Amino acid sequence: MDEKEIPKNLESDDEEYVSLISSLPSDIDFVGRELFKYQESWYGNKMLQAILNFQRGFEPQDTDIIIASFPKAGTTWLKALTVALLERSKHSSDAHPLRLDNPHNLVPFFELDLYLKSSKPDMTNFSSTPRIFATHVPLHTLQEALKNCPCKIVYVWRNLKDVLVSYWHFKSALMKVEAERSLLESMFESFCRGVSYGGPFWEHVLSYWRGSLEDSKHVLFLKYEELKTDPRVQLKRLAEFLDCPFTVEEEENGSVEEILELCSLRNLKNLEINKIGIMSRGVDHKNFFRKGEVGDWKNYLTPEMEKRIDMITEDKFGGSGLKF
Ligand code: PAP
Repeated sequence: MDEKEIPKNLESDDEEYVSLISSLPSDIDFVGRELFKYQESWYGNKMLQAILNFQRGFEPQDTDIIIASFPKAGTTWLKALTVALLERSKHSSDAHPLRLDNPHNLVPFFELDLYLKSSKPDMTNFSSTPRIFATHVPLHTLQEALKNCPCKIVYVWRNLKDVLVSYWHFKSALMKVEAERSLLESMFESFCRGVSYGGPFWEHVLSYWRGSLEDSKHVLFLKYEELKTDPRVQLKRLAEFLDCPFTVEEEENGSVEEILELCSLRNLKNLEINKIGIMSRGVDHKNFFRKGEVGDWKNYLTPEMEKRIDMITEDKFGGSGLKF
């Protein structure tokens, strides 16, 4: 297929899309795929159409919750924690949605799931409120779809070096090959140039960081590493932000610990549904659960790679107060 040809699942008479895509800067990512720069971030052809569908067709509700992240920054965990928080006390432990399905099926992505084929997807699965959605697009692109609706946005970010290593293993698993250094090296180059899905990473993080400073009632900014070191405190922050704080009684009954245990990597990874399940877009559930360690990058990145990422980070995050 010609790289600029519109995929079959799209409306072929969508002139807006045809003219837009031909006007956008394009580049090649680490697997040689053409990406297009839209609103300062990079996307493949199909995903770009989905983002336009989303921006055009989404009808937000004030009670909506949106989980946002750069890929591999802790999305699955945050989805699980959010579902567990909102569903607490509704289910017996065996019938809990997280025991029956993968967090990604419970909380779909706008641009990867819901809006891939249409700007008016079937929303009948979202009959109860609050609705929970997810996205990997930066805040300014998301906000265009929210049309000033005061939804709650929860963002999680993570050290780019661990994001990179996690992404490398994930990509290799998707391609059903061993994680080879040549792929890591080309991913590293793409990441440093900012040319990857939703990238550049730094601008992505900064968009939500600034959003959380401007409107802390509607944008919560979480860090994967802090969730690891201080999960109790971070979970309670999340609960308060979502207007469902733990009561004294719940705290005394161990509700916080119960949710953390249910959503722990060890527990989710060992559930049957996450060992053998496959998503409708063909990804094995098990690929979302690996080590979940802070600093795993030290096992894979060379000192030169480390130095280059640190230099770019210092340059981009300088003055923001953010650091890994
Ligand atoms: P996504 O953006 O494709 O949804 P995402 O969930 O953000 O992926 O990232 C996957 C990482 O989160 C994996 O990290 P690793 O490769 O360094 O191990 C995965 O192991 C980790 N992860 C998944 N679930 C959990 C969890 N419940 N607790 C902690 N880390 C988790």
